[in-house]
Amino acid sequence: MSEAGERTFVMVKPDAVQRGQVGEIISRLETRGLKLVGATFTRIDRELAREHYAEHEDKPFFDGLVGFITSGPVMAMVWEGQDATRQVRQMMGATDPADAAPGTIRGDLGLDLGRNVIHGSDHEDPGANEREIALFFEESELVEWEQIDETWLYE
Ligand code: D4T
Repeated sequence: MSEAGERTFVMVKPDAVQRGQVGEIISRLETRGLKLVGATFTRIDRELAREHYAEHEDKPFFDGLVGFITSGPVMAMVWEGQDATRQVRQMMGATDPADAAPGTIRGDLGLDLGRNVIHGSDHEDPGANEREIALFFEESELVEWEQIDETWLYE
C-alpha cells in the first residue's frame, strides 16, 4: 500500500448490477482519484452474507437484507487512497437513498432503503474496512501498483 493509502471495501449491490450501474460507480471512484486494488464479480452465499451483516443479526430487516444481497451477483472491490473509507462513505450518501443528497451515489442512483445500490465500510467502526476486505479477499488477490497521477493527486 502506498504511503497515502488506506484501503476500504466497496460492494456494488445486486440492484445496481441488474440496473447496469457497475461502470458508473467504478467511474465515480476512479475519477475522484481512488485506486482500484482488488475486484471480484461474484454471487455471495448466505453464510458470507450473514457474516458480513452480523452486526444486524437481531434487526427486523436482517432476513430481507441477506435475501437481497444473495439474490444476484455483486461487484466486490477494494479501493485505496488518502482517507479512503470516509471519502467513499461521503460519496455514497445516506443509507436511505430517499435521504441521500443529490450528487451522492445513492442520491443519484437509488430511491429505496432496501435497494440502496452500494455498500462501503463504515469509517466510524475502526477496523471494519480491514475486516470486510479479509472476508472477501486473500491478501495475495490485492494488487500493489503505482498510479501515474499520484504526484498530482497528493501534495
Ligand atoms: P451498508 O452496510 O449496506 O453499506 O449500509 P449502511 O452502512 O449505510 O447502513 P446500515 O449498516 O445501517 O444498514 C445496512 C443495510 O441494511 C439495509 N437496511 C437498513 C434495510 O433494509 N432496512 C433498514 O431499516 C435499515 C436501517 C440497508 C443497508
